[in-house]
Amino acid sequence: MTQGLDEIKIGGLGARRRRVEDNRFVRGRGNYIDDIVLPGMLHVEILRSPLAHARIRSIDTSKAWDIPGVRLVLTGEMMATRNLAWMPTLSYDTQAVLATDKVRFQGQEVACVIADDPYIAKDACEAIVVDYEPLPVIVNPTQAVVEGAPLIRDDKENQPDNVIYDWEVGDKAGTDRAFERADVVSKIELHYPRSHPSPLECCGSIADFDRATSKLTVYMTTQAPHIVRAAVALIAELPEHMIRIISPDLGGGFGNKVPVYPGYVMAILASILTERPVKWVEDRSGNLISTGFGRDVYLQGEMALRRDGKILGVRMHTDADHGAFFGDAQPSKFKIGLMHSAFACYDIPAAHLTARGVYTNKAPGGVAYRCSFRVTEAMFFQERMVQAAADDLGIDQAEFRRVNFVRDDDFPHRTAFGFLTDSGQYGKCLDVGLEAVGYQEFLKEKEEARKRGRLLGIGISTMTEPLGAGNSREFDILGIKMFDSAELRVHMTGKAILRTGARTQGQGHETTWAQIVAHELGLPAEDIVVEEGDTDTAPFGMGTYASRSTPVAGAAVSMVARKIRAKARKLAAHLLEVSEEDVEWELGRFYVRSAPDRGVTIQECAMAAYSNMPDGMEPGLEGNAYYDPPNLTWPFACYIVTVEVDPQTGVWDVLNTVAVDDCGVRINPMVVEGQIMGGLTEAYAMASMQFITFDAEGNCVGSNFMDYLLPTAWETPGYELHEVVTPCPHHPIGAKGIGECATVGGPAAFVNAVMDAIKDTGVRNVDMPLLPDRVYEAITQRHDVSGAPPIKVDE
Ligand code: MCN
Ligand code: CUM
Repeated sequence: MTQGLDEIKIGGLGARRRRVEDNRFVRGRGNYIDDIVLPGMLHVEILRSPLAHARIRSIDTSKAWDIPGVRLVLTGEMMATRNLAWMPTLSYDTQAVLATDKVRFQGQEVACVIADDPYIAKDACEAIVVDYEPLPVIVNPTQAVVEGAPLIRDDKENQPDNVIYDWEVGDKAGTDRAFERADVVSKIELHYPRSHPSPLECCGSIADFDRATSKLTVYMTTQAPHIVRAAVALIAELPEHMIRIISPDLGGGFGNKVPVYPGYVMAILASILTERPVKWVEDRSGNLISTGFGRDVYLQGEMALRRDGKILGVRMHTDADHGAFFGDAQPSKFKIGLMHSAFACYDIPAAHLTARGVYTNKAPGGVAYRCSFRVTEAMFFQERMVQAAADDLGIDQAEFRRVNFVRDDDFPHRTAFGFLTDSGQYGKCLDVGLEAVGYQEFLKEKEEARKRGRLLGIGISTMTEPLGAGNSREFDILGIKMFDSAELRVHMTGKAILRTGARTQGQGHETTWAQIVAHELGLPAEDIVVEEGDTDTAPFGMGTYASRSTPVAGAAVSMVARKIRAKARKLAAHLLEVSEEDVEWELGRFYVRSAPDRGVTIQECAMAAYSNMPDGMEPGLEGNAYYDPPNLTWPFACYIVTVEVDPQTGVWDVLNTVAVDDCGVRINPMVVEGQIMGGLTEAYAMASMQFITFDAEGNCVGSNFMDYLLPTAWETPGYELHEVVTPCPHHPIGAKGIGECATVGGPAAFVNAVMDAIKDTGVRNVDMPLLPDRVYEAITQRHDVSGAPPIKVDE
């Protein structure tokens, strides 16, 4: 007879446990960067360039110095004396901290003022006089590569043009042969526009250099505190043990808090120079205009098809607009990130991708925003290409996907671009989705509606995406390998503290990691406190992005708990006076195999570790684990959206959204559902309303929440969620990542639905955001509508 605990009751794997962090968040008791006030703290404000491309003739800061309360004014020239005018980026380029020679995008940091309060600092910024000589501006890749285009990076040696890289992957010859054999070739050109993570909390930091101890403490909105410490140690050559990075509660990250921004560097230098704590908190326009954006990639896609629907080959060419500095925060050796994860869920004999990256006069960035390193673009392009191909063949779009899916018995599967996928039930997910949306009935309804002049449409997006960087063989940042870690300390009363190298930004790690420990050790989840984000206390880890926390740090949590269980087993044997081999485990309890009633709880073992350990055993019950995943995890998703488009106005309404996600074993289904709903909302926002672009002068249009709209509960459609569970074969508890799936796969479902509704016009593409005027133009003018900058501005 078992006496083990009920796992759901103790908040273990699968429990819909309420998020413990919300106890403080919903009460306004979070501790965000701007809540932190240190004695004697000064404030930084940044002066940003109004021009997108201009030579700096001179900067006069004298009036700013004269304003009472101003402590320090920094320019690029002064940073240069400390060798800090430029900093390295994670993509082996350099980025200006404060401009010295030229400004290269609107909003670039030109000078900063450190003062007693932020208002004085802001006023003083306005007193700085900069003499600019305007230069011609580039806002898209076509302009960047024209003959005679102005050279943006004239600061670099061996950079004769604006091309950052030309890169390719796949089998060119095999793909060419596939196109020769094709019955039909389907082509489409797309632009995935610039989009912005816009977490509710902008970026900020407080640098606190203590001259007496030589210790530098930096509170900072970062998703990866240990990487920042490593970067400061390796690049600024400060001793690593004298640097402490603390990432306090984060008001969302969404990738925006991965890069290192000039403001952080300025605050650090200012604190060293003034010997006072120095705070920098970015404003909303500063965030939207200058920090890590997502996408801005163009695609020319081609598919070689057999008449019966089989895909024979895929060709993709992408042009990526990286802005003025190549600052992609991505850890792979692939120049265009994981773009070639495209088509991983389809069984395709040959594929070839070429990618070009260029400099333009726009803010740097390029990867960040719920993307797993350009997987967002990859899946959007893939699913738009798939729909266009199905239409070109005249085959039902669901059937076309089914014919080409990798089959359940075909794993592990090597994709045409070389990734190894390991598990999934793609057909089943599609079936669940079609059933839920009432596919056949909707098609009939759509036909009926069409006869009466109403435009209904249905869009499908199916994809498997690689989540969870590393493994360490293929992924590193500045040479540091992509593993992660967990440290678990069980106190004598059976309560515990768990720390990991990840950094939650709202994903719920404080709740879900405790559930993994509960699953492994039978300690109630509420007895485990989870702490992340302080490099002085947390074990070394690479942080949270690419939905890597569950695949990597989460796995480390399992592994460390198993180590603790192994030691507890020895303690149990000692307490039960039997040999270790005679001890069995059930959740929360060891017992004697031949006498199951004789047992000890995990809590009794914990007490024994401090009060009654066997001779020769090291006291205490704690440990750590570093986990290097054998592979990425490959969750699968099927998103289906139905819409109605108003032909009179181009306005479209979502009728129904169905999501079927397979992220393997779910630690906390409620948290997973929250991730999916949030992700779908971001997908809907990008597809429908989020507009940030540039005019011909390089003015950023939309760097405010009047243009760049965040959907509220009022505009957000409802979602119907379903699940399929295919455990990950190499993860200790079978989990796959989920944090980005819906943002990655969602946009194509919304766009495909609108394009399906207006298919009769012959239009193949309208670029996101599908603003009503764009849709209206497509319907009435019967042509594709591009969203590529520059936009025309009214005279
Ligand atoms: N989870 C689970 N079962 C699974 C997989 C995940 O219960 N099989 C839970 C995890 O325990 C975790 C959450 O779901 O609490 C997300 O897990 P995971 O997929 O591992 O993603 P990360 O924790 O690494 O989060 C990163 C991911 C990224 S890269 C972006 S960008 C993004 C996202 O998470 N930013 C977010 N979701 C966000 N959600 C919020 N609220 N705020 C952000 O800034
Ligand atoms: Cu690419 S955004 Mo998330 O990986 O932090």
